[in-house]
Amino acid sequence: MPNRRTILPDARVSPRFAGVATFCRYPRLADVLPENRPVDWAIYGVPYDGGVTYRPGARFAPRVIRDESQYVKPFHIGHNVNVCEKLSLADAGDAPVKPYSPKENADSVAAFAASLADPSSKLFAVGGDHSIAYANIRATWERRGRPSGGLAMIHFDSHLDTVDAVWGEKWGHASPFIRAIEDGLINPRRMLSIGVKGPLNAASDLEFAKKHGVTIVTREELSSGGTSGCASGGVTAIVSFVKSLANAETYVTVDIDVVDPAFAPGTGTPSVGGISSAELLALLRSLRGVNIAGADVVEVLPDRDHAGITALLAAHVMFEIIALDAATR
Ligand SMILES: [Mn+2]
Repeated sequence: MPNRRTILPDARVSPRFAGVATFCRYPRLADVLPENRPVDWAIYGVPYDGGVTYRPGARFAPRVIRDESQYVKPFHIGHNVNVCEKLSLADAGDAPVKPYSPKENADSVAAFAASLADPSSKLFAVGGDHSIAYANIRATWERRGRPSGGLAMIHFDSHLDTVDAVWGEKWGHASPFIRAIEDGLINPRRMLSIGVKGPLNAASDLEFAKKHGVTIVTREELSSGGTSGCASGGVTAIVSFVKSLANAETYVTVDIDVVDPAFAPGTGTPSVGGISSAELLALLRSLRGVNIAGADVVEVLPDRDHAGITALLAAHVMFEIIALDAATR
């Protein structure tokens, strides 16, 4: 095993409140020392919100999440792992976006992601609205050897994001997973959507997912059977889904609107009655052992945020997912 690691700035020389902000203070990709290459994860921003159906502004999230991530430290207590000693991590900057066209944007971001770092480096995209997930999934699928039938996926979201088109637009933030499934990038029978809740436009909103075998754990299924919200039939379903994955290459996508607006107000399509930030972190920690191939966190809207709490949560979501990978190496 190569002894690569992530060199952080000395916090007693360059304090956490000083310097140019990168994700979690990881080095810029260009600054990674030769002995720490290739990086295990290339983390990049996608400042794009041309795919939203409601309130815009997520294009400003990567910059704000970088800022809020300065206080994310490297040692994970639950997994007993220091991610910076286990992994070489880098901030790869922002993808070139096409603000006026969701499809052109998806192509541009996917091409950027495909060229990032080394083919062995995993890709973490920080949105941006959820339409950007398609591009990172596509680049991840290619990078992981184009697994036939597609990647497995664990999806945290209030919404299923499998709407065929909105206003005739097939590449908006309601549609990334229908496109990824159509293109064979995601295997719907190995897709788990956690935290889905209403109100929906119609019962038919669930049809595509049900017809294609997507496993859905609704918000209500998560909380039934326990006041903690995390001791329930929904959790049992998650555990058995994770077991069924064995060592399958699995993509993790987190729409921050899965969390209640009381904890994550800074988002464009808020949905009341979500899980808490602590519950989201607990659910992510429960995925230990999953073979994580790539990931994203999306839908932070800084202009609607208060005290940076949504962006801070997104930074910790990123850390939790990377820590899952570190814990299994
Ligand atoms: Mn979404």
